[in-house]
Amino acid sequence: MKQKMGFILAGVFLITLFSVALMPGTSEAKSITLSYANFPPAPTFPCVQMERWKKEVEKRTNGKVVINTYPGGTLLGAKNMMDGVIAGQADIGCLCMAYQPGRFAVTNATSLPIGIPSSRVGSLILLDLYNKYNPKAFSKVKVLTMFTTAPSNIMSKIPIRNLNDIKGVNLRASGGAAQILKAWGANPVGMPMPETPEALQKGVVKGLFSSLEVMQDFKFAELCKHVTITNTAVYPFAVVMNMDKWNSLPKDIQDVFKGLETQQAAWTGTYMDNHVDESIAWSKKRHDVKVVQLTQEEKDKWTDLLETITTNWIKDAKTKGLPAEAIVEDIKSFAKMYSGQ
Ligand code: DTR
Repeated sequence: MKQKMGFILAGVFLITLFSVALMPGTSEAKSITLSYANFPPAPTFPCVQMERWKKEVEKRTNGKVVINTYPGGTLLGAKNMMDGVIAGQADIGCLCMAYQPGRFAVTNATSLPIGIPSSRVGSLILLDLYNKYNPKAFSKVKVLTMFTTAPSNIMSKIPIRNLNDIKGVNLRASGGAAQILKAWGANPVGMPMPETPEALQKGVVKGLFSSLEVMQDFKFAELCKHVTITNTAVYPFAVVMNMDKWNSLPKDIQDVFKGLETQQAAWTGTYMDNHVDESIAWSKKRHDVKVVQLTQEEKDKWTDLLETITTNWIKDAKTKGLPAEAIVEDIKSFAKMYSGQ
């Protein structure tokens, strides 16, 4: 009799436990799942920062938010990222603004050749610039963070030591960086980064102009045995969220995301700067890549050719009604501040 009573009580206990677990309002039922789309392959820096953000969000929300990541363009690609997030095809997306130069005029000003020294400094400048000017281009999304690459350098199959060597050479670049290549006499070929390995293999381009971590992450060092150091043009990125999804989040979750805005930018910048150094060392050691430092005389010539790019940008941006001079001045003064000058 006693034993029978025990079974009944245990049964009642278990039934109660199951129904509580299935009840709406319990922590299980309340967890929020968000999709996060990214365009390049998983080992590259935009995806490394995505995984770090996911981990941090899941930790800071005690698992209340679960992020499903989609690297490699599996959910949205390089050029439909912004519109895909606006339409809700992904809740969150990471985009390279240089792939749509006209669309992101204010934030793309960080690609001008005005001496941003590193990814960390570039990332903090970009975020400040965005927050100060609140560009219309982002009015339909919630910006979660922004960051830039490290400065761009030339990776090529042939050595490029002077302006003669670069003349007419097909090199891949996008946005502001493409204008810089043009000023040096190269023939810039625009395409998003994930299309570059094939273009290099097929010989459509003889090299590219980007931050150097790609020598390792895309194994470009196998094909491009030469690097010319120019340290110009960073590429700006944004991580954006569908506005309705953002508005549907509870305040405590929104606060976690907001708390990560600047921290994520700084983390990504530091990661990228360190990874560029690793990539150069790896490329030299594993693939015998040769690094060309321009002579001072040569470098001065290259710098002179870039002078009109910023003044032309100012003229053009003014016609679009942008406070162009102020934007350029801000980038310069934020750069000084974040470089500790
Ligand atoms: N430099 C830009 C952006 C970029 C730099 N590294 C990566 C890696 C994966 C995707 C994009 C980028 C570019 O050349 O596209």
